[in-house]
Amino acid sequence: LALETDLRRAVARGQLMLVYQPQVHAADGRLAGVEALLRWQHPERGTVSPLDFIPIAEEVGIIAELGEWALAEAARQMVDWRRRGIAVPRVAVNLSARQFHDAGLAGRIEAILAEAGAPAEWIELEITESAAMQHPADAAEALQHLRRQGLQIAMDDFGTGHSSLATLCKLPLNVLKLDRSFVHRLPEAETEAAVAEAVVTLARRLGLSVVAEGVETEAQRRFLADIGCDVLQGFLFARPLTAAALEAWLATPI
Ligand code: G
Ligand code: G
Ligand code: MN
Ligand code: NA
Repeated sequence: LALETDLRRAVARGQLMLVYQPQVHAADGRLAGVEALLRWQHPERGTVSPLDFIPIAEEVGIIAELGEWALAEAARQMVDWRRRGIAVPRVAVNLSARQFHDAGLAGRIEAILAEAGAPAEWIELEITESAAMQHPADAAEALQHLRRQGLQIAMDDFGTGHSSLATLCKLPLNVLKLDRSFVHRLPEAETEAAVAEAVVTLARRLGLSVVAEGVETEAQRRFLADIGCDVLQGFLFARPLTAAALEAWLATPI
């Protein structure tokens, strides 16, 4: 496959980039952090979505390389922002299920952050329910190591996977990310409203914070703030932005 061959060369050719989507505190709109999202600038196809190339990277065994590039780039960007006095409290980086197959994951993440000069406290790792559930014991052990280093751990797309609550409770999480499928029809849809409220209640009881994804309307923002979501992310605030566009967004008074 041509795309597969191209993807193998994409890192070396500098075709990968990160965009950053703001996450804001529900209470006052202050910046809580950003989520880093991979983009591939293909010379002929234009921008390729991670939905199209992450599965290929997993299949052909180069997801670790891509994932580690993304983490290193996010860490370098944070160091650059701090040097320039740009206050981005934290960056969330997505981890693929396959990255957990590797017993050396926690050690390599530590090395990547040390190399970039980024404290672990600046970094949140997003794992999906399915990633954690494929190998719950391995995932729990890797996440324990990462937590001890000082990284934050978020469960992405929460509510869409197949995690039992028993397994969920064994993972050392800091954050639940309420999947945007539960946000989309708020505030009118009673089922989604019930799920959103239940997730917030569960998170509270477990001592976790809640990030709601896919917030697109003012009515959704108000509903999610009212039920006690801590942090909101979505097109209402901003789309994923290049680093330069994020800096401009931060500099624009609300
Ligand atoms: O940014 P966008 O909505 O196109 O992202 C689509 C999907 O790709 C999301 O599920 C997102 O989590 C995933 N994704 C984006 N960046 C990365 C990354 O660096 N690593 C992994 N594993 N997934 C990513
Ligand atoms: O699976 P994950 O949560 O990592 O996916 C992040 C993706 O969600 C990004 O590709 C981003 O483009 C997309 N996204 C972010 N905000 C919104 C939103 O408000 N509405 C929709 N439909 N998608 C969003
Ligand atoms: Mn994510
Ligand atoms: Na998500």
